[in-house]
Amino acid sequence: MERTFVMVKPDGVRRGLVGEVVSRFERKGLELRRMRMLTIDEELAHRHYAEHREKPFFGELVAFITSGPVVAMEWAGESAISVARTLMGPTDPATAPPGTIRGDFGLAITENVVHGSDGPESAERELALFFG
Ligand code: 3AN
Repeated sequence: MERTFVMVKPDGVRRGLVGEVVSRFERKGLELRRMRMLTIDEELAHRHYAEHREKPFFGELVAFITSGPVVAMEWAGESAISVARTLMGPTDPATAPPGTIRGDFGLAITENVVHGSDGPESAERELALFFG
């Protein structure tokens, strides 16, 4: 049993895709453990995206992720981390295959609908950041 952190980003919430994202994870067989709607402030954005601090797109990323409410979730199940990332698709929605969340609903790399932890350490770090 593994757990992971998944977030519907502000574009996904604005476009009414929360139910679609939750439904895909549920139908896959993962278990929804915790769920919270919040608007991320600058401090939390900087902590969540600490690994991207030096990247040229960091400012854009923080501006976007703080631009409206997000839905933060904990999902659990066998290989939950990689299963969640498979359901989401690759980072760039322009090249994400149809059938994945980003492939079906995204177009621009910043506004790519969802976030999911990329490994066990980031999952624990991100769950602690959002759920304490
Ligand atoms: P993922 O969310 O697939 O794990 P990361 O961790 O590499 O991708 O990137 C975090 C977020 O930063 C992405 N979800 C995306 O919104 C944004 N991002 C990544 N690469 C770029 C880029 N080249 N230009 C703009 N935004 C980017």
